[in-house]
Amino acid sequence: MLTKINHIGVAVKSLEESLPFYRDHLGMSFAGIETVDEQKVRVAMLQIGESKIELLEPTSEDSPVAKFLEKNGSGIHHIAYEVEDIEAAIAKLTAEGVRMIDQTPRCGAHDTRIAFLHPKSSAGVLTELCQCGH
Ligand code: CMX
Repeated sequence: MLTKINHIGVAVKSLEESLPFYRDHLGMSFAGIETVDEQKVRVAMLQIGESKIELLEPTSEDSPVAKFLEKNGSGIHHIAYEVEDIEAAIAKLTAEGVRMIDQTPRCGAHDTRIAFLHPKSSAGVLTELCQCGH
């Protein structure tokens, strides 16, 4: 069902303050900044091999990332696994009793469709399914 780790999401207070470490000190390839209105975040994508690091900055006080930052400060927010068929993956996990946050895919950054699993179902790690392209 899963093909690879697509990205790891890191919650940050400011993209502009956090980006230089990843782009300049670690030398990751910076693929630009995008606003994902549906998720209330600004996202900076950094490529590392086949995977990415996604820096997430909240765009409003009721963003899930704002709540996370308030509680935990900056840090790893989620792991996203790539799937070939997101509807099939959601159906399989739901049938197996996994607690899904999203029963239908939503729009993610960089032309992806995404769905989150609740961290209570995944050993405390917020987990995202991600299908590239539409
Ligand atoms: N990782 C692990 N646990 C998390 C978490 C995270 N990122 N966010 C919340 N939790 C835990 C909390 O610690 C809390 O645990 P306890 O009950 O043990 O204290 C529990 O989940 C409930 O947390 P909460 O602060 O009360 O937050 P909510 O229930 O309102 O929301 C969640 C939590 C995961 C359902 C919500 O953040 C959500 O729907 N997330 C999915 C969407 C999202 O995160 N979008 C931003 C990224 C978008 C992108 O990548 O494009």
